[in-house]
Amino acid sequence: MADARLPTAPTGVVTDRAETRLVDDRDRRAAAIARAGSLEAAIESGVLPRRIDLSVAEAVVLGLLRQQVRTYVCVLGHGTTALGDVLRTYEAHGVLRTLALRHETEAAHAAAALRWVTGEKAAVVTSIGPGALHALAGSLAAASDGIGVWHLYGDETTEAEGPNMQQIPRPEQDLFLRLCSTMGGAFSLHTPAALPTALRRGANVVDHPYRAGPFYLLLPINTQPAVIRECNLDELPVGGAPRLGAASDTDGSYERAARMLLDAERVVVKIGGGARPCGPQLRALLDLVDGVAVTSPLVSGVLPYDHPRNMTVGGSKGSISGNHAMEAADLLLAIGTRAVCQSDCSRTGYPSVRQVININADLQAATHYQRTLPLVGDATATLDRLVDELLRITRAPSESDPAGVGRPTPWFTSCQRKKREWDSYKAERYAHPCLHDDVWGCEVLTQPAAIKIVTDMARAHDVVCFFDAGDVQANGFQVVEDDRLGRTISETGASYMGFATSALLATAAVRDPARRFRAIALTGDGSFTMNPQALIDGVAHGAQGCVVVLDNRRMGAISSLQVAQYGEHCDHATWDHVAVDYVAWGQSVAGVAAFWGGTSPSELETALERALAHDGVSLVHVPVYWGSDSLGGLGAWGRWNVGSWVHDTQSLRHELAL
Ligand SMILES: Cc1ncc(C[n+]2csc(CCOP(=O)(O)OP(=O)(O)O)c2C)c(N)n1
Ligand SMILES: [Mg+2]
Repeated sequence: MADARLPTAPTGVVTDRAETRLVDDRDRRAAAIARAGSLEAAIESGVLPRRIDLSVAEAVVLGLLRQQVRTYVCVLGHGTTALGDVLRTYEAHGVLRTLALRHETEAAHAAAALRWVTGEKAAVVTSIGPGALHALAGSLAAASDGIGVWHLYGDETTEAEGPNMQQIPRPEQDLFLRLCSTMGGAFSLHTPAALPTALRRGANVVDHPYRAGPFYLLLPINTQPAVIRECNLDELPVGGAPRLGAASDTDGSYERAARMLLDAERVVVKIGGGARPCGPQLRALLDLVDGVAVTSPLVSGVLPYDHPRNMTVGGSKGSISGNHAMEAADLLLAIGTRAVCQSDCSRTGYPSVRQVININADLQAATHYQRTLPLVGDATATLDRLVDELLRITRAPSESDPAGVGRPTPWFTSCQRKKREWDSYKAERYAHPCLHDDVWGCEVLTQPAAIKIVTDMARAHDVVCFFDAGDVQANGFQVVEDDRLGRTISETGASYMGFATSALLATAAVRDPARRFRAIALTGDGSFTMNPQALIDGVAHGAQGCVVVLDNRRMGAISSLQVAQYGEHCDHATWDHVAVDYVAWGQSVAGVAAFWGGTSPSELETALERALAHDGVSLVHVPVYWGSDSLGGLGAWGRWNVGSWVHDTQSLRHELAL
């Protein structure tokens, strides 16, 4: 059959007849699946035989289809042409969608953002070598934030006939497998028949109910087109990993935990990403134990900002209220949190805590601190049981007056006072939105003021905010006052510069019309220039959103650290003299609407209104202040084990022994 869909054989290469038949069959299969509505339906109705001959690359795509992966975010290369051709066929029938991007790190971020915001899964596809390394680097964000993403990389041939171009240039086996395995789960599809096992392992990582992450399926260049004869499609795994139950109560843990919480005078509850679904349980528990919450930026909105017991963020980029609660608490209840250095001040964040109760599905995280009662299990189910136990105890006639119920305690009152202090501290900065900046040579907006304006407008337009790294990120989670989850996506796990701009692509990738969303990427000048190609890709694929470049003409977060640690004028190698016209840059991409954000609140508001009115990708360039005026930022709190602070922080940590 002279089929236009068949690959054209380069001169001297004969496309053999068996391969031609497979490609024809593949086209028919794709059509059958499209007509049936799903792979399952196609198998059940008999339009797709259970046992078929197909290439490894096609089997991978069908296996992922069975796991609801219908979005492929790629930069193809000679390492993935076979897989690319399968994607071409299935996309032609509308079974899946391929988004061709211009940078693999951007692809990794876009796929992670899609899963984070919508729950939809995607696979990142790269060639062998540099592309795979770019994607692997980008996957640090998904690994750190617990987001499940498939990564499919071309890999060196299994016959080892000689060095493959772009493989790691050493005469050893499985070097990429070793690299990827260090980051997360990985499998090299050396043997085609191992595919079902590879896909099961991947599903258990990508759909892990508590600590999902990237899974790397390495596809040797020569096994991708290899044919699996009589492949049984029913071997392709379905269904994700099951959830755990509540933590066990083998030695009266719940009663002990409840009594500790009731006996403590100053309970702080640290809420991490693992407590995302626990809003209702947290409210009940906080009242029962007279506790206050400190939230991770990952779960901004898990309790509304205005909730009286929400002390908001804590840590070395925390807040007056969050850090007060951490400094003064005598008991820490940690829930679904991995205590990264910035959030727990490098293990010095709770200097007065005598006792920890740690709820986590992961044993290592649950036993992170000393003096801990670990409750290893599902956070929601465990909290339900703990709340029941607290109710049982507090309602018993002998326990006449449970702490804090119905009346403000000194702990609650002091925390509320600190929250008011934090609110006025922020209000003072919003009341002084502009400062003179030496580099810009005029008054420009401060980052807190600009971020406040942008995030307020985002909320009014029901637009999701993605935050990039640096001061933009820290000021961002200090500013936002979310009333619910999902408004703010702050990639604080890896703090990967370029994440936010790349994440805009998720607005184009989402399949389910009910999950469509618009986004604003708040990014610094440093971060934007790491992945500016997202503008082009955003236009190409129909992204809906705005990139707000907060331009302080430097990598401000690091300049500030240098000055704080080593003194005035010690900001070294974190800035240059080159002015960039981001509006012109934006306008250079056909389809991008780019606006100057101006130097006052009203100018920024007008620019944002115009940008958000644009149907597609827009950009707003906002000059912002960097300098030593305290009104220019939202402050650093607590301690951190970096630079010149290392000695003191470590000494305190060993003294505390928590
Ligand atoms: C890919 C990557 N490289 C380096 C860093 C270290 N780093 C963190 S913030 C930052 C500067 C960010 O500058 P910019 O995006 O302009 O934001 P600003 O702090 O100026 O607001 C750097 C270099 C990082 N987080 N990610
Ligand atoms: Mg900057």
